[in-house]
Amino acid sequence: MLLGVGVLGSAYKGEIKYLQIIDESGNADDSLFPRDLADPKVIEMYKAMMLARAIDTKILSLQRQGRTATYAPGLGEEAVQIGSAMAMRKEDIFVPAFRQGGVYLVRGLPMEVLLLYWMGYEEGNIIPKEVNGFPMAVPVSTQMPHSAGIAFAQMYKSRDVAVVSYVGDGGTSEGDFYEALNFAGVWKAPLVAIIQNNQWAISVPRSKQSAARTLAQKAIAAGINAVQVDGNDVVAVYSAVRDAIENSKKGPTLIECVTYRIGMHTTSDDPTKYRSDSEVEEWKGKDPILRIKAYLSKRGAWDDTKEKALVEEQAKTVDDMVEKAEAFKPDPKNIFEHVYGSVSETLKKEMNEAEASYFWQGEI
Ligand SMILES: Cc1ncc(C[n+]2csc(CCOP(=O)(O)OP(=O)(O)O)c2C)c(N)n1
Ligand SMILES: [Mg+2]
Repeated sequence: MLLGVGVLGSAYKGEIKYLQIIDESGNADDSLFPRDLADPKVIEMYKAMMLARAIDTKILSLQRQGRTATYAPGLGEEAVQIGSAMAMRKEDIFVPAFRQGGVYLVRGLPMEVLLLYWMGYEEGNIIPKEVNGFPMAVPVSTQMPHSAGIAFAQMYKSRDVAVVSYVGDGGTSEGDFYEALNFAGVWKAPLVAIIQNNQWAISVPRSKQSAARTLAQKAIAAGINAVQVDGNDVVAVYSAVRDAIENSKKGPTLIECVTYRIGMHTTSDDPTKYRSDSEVEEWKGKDPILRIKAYLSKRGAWDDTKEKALVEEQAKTVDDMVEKAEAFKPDPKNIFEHVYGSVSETLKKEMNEAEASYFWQGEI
């Protein structure tokens, strides 16, 4: 009998890097700081994060007054949204889930359109062409195969365009997520997939979502690059997404942004039923907005006078959004006309019935 002819070696060894550039006290690591990020651009990021939060706070309050339908706030997750959106080039295409209001904001969607969506109007799904983004996707992770396909199409048509898609921590457990990564990896499609890991999928914690140490490492099995980023550090998010977009011609990247959902899942959820106040308080101490404000203040680029003026100006912007959305007269035909490429006979029948009813007269 021969002994020792087998092999037990290492077939694969992987590593996921973690990136943080500005720490929780607002101190930056110069060696990692993106060269193209001067103070004016960081101030722009800060302003966008502040506006995203002001909009969030307003829509939450409108919902509590019965002036919008269910709302999914993004409180505490502003750095992922703003950092990634500011890293995109104009021609890049984004494919969101449903908690990326800040991405729409940076990409130039008129904010009343966002509000129309949450008011339940079909018109809130009509994203102007120049915004280069898709409507929200509520069915968890279904946007991921779409984004891989859209990325493949850009490559097929020889366009220098990256596709940036978003998915939650919960969404990474869906088959759609793995299939999208696998497809993008095989075809080396220019996809930048961002996991907005906010630690919760409604009441399911991150620890029950996957036994994997990081969600980023799911990319390893698909043969694509990945990095884990401090998702409450807007500069780190910007840097990681910008690099991934630059590399997108060579293939896809998965970026896990570690953040926290400060608010409820949606307005129909009560998170006090399943998570502790102390956990929420701990994360409030890592607030992405306070961090970038501390950074700018230390550099002498931000002060209380500027802050006061900004808050006043943004309050007007938010009021203007509400005024425009509430003055909007929806066309109920839109409910039927955009379901398919053309209106089917069944839908036509339903549209005619609706037309004949009081609903059609706008008395919703
Ligand atoms: C396919 C599918 N299953 C279930 C739901 C119900 N649902 C809506 S959001 C959500 C949790 C999503 O969690 P995560 O992906 O972490 O995103 P987050 O809400 O935290 O942004 C679930 C289960 C759904 N919308 N779609
Ligand atoms: Mg989540």
